[in-house]
Amino acid sequence: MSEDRSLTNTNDTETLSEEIVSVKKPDMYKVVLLNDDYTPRDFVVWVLTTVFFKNQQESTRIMLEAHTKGKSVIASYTYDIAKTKLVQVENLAEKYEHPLKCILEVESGDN
Ligand code: TYC
Repeated sequence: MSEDRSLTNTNDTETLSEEIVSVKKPDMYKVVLLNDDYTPRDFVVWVLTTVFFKNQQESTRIMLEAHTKGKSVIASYTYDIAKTKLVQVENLAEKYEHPLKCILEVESGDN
């Protein structure tokens, strides 16, 4: 009776190592536009098109929402991008002497 060694495969050794990699989505931050009584509407729309690359229609919608409700979410970004855009808004507001302000709000972490 012959034995077929090729099927028994007795000499194969294999080391399995498992690396536990946890990949977590970064926290996202909403840039929220705040209303005030002094900044001209056109300036707000210009800032939204310039800093956030929103089109005219969307910029107008966000400006009007802030104007009527007190605040409006412009968009969400990772922290560094959100903070950079907030500083860009602050710099433009200061340069043109308007009190326009944005704040950051952390998005709920259950995503
Ligand atoms: N309320 C301002 C005005 O009447 C316009 C304005 C809109 C200002 C939105 C800020 O985030 C803002 N001139």
